[in-house]
Amino acid sequence: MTQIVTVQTQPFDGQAPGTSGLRKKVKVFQQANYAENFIQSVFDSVTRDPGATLVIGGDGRFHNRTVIQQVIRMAAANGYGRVLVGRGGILSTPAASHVIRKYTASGGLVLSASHNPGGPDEDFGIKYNIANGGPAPEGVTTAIHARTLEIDRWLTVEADDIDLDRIGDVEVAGMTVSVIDPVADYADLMEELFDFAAIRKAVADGFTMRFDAMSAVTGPYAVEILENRLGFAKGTVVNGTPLEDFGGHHPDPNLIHAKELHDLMMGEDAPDLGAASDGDGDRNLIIGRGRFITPSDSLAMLAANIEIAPAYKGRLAGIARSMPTSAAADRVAEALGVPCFETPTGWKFFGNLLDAGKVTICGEESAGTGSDHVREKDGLWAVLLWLNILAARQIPVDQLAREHWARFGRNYYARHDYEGIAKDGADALMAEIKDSLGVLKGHAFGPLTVKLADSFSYSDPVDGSVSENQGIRVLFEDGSRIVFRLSGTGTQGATLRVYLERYEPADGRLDEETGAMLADQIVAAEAIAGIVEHTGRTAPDVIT
Ligand code: G16
Repeated sequence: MTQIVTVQTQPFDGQAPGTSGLRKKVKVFQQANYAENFIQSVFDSVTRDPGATLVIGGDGRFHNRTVIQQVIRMAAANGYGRVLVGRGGILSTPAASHVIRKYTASGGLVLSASHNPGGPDEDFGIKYNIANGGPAPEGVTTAIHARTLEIDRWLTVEADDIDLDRIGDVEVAGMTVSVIDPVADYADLMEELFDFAAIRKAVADGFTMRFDAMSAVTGPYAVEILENRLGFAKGTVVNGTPLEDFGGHHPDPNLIHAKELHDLMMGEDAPDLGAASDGDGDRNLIIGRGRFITPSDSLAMLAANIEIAPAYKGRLAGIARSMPTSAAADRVAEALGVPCFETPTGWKFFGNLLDAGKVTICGEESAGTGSDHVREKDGLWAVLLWLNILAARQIPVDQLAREHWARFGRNYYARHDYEGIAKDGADALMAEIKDSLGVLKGHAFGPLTVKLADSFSYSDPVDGSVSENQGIRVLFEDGSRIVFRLSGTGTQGATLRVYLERYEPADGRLDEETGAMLADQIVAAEAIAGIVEHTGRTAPDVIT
């Protein structure tokens, strides 16, 4: 029988209008009614037919199983006909996207705080994805947020927890819950997209790799695809068992948190390819022997070569990148004669472009790359596309990068993060740059003269919706650029991101050290924003 729990209205500051999910400390989610209020606000806001299917995915972090059981009971009370959930409560974010699409579900709840750490004192998150498999667009998240401001009850049924570890169907108050193999559908999709035979042959001929699953969700996927289906040696996947606290590490595949992999790849015993993915499996890190590939370059290099993969032959329609991502992909689009779209940060902005067939591949500087095969970024997909390209071209990553730059030029790029700073200082910094935008044009900072400075605004070419204030861009006459933006994914204080970029043409200086190449941009960023004064920091916490 349906139970109605009456609650106090509880606005969710983490689910501001427009943000795609709620990310908070586990302790916050453990408060009475907290998760339930948010889930009910989702169920009250999203459109679906009676008896609709809901997918529940999770990255296996602490508190995952608890919330999954809550969601199952609430879905039954809210009229869903079927719930699909991965065994053990596991579904990577891209796998959840695929399952939503494959089984024509009305949507899904993805339980993850992505690359943020997990455990009783760490982070948890809930995000709603719509029927196309992608993160809810702003219209939906705004409606969910509005509902959180007035919610006064949530619905549940009286039912025991289900056994999440046994594949098969069970009934919960008249609703079917199907516990599915979290890996099989996704692995099959990858096999349809890529030339597994070519990769298998390269492996048989001696191609080696290491994949660091960071004790997060991609372990079982990587073992099945890389070791079982592609024939890489056992042990190629390291940290392959998903742990509730990710072994105490940040499951963030960057040069700081995947340092061990980086060190291996720069050493004598490096395999041909090093790769890693994050907490929920949507981000990726690519390192060749002796060569780190920035996410922005990875997007450009994958786009330039994507038609090598069978499922993409002859159908590169366009490329999209988020605004802070470097313009390396733009050069590829221009050379190949396809359009390039610049969207705000956030994967949801790619959804309409992918649905409309305007773009085939998209990516972000924050280590996300993906295509029209699902509606999320996809860490293992990116690794497999790299493998397919390397197997076909039979050259090392470093040579591929050099040949790419020699054709398209090189966008030197770095991101400086100031983490956990006071929100007031961060807001003041952004407000002050915004106030000075009018006078920046024509101003010289050392050798750099400002060509254009604006607060980025995006008008969606498909539905015409406008998203304003998506970060500040300062473009210089020489093609270099500085972007200032506040992170939308932190759970403590504010994080300022400063994105620095400099373009060198194909006949320019292609083999220099990134930090040195960006020295003028770093000085200009301080002069424009007064970072030291506003953040109290004399250096960034993280440089990627
Ligand atoms: C999320 C979004 C990404 C976006 C990133 C930005 O990533 O899904 O599309 O690029 O946030 O993060 P920030 O606002 O901190 O710069 P994820 O992997 O955390 O879901």
